Amino acid sequence: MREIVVGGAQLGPIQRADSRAAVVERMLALLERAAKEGCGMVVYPELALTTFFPRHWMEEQAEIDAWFETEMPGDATRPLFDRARALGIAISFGYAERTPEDRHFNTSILTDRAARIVGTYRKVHLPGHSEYDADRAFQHLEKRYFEPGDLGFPVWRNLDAWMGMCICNDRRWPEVYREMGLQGVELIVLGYNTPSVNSQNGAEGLEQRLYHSELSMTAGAYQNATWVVGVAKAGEEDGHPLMAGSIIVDPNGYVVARAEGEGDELIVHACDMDRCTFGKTTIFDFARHRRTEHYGRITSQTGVVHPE
Ligand code: ING
Repeated sequence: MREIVVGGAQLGPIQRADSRAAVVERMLALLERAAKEGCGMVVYPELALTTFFPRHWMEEQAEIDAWFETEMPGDATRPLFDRARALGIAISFGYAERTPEDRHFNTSILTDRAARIVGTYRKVHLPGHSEYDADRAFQHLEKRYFEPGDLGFPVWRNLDAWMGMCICNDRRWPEVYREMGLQGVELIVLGYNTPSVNSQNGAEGLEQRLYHSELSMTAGAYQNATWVVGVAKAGEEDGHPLMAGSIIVDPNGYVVARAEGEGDELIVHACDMDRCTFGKTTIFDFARHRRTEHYGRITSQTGVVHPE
């Protein structure tokens, strides 16, 4: 049995004024709790080191770049890598990446148990807008501050399992799960920062947002016979509420662990990777059942084209 005890390390709010060092202290506390619970791997949220800065309008590139990491691990995150290595726990977390070529991505990394980075993913689906929108109660400027990811949806062998990553809005797009499903993925880890309310009309309440987040992840898990771990940054950041709802989903699409609150919280589940096999060899045996000759629109078309 290839079992990985996975910890979902939900983070509560990070205020604009909070330092990376203070956040890493919180991440370390969750790592210690995970070690006590026998975790082999810990998953943190999207943009785990800072507040969700895309909600703020910024024009000076220096002010924008201050939110980005130019090396990983860096001074602020090295204590996390060092402790994870000492504990023999693999970690995954999201951060804003600024490359040596001065490109900007919403990125997440995956390490092995020796804190070596075995995988990097750059968020492909960037929601929101790129120019200031006065009609919004708050901005959502990921299209302004990040480029779409350029690495696709890779899958890596780690901890004797096939693992992949995605980030936040990616979890709403079935193509994301299928791209990894077609590589045999058994565990998809993702983080998210999802506002509790709609920035435009305040409607579409929290209950529906939690439902859509869970629906997206449970469907992706079931339809690709994979575990999915979705971890929130939650709570009120400078007056802006982010929803929680961190969950661990099994390869049949059942939620097997769920966060209770909106603060720093660890959810844990012993994930048997061999539980992916049944789905991958019956209903979702892709080689036996898929008919790609009929799927052309999915990659040839971006938007809707009505029949003549
Ligand atoms: N946030 C949100 C997400 O996809 C969003 C944006 C919120 C889209 C609610 C649709 C509905 O969860 C990020 N950061 O992608």
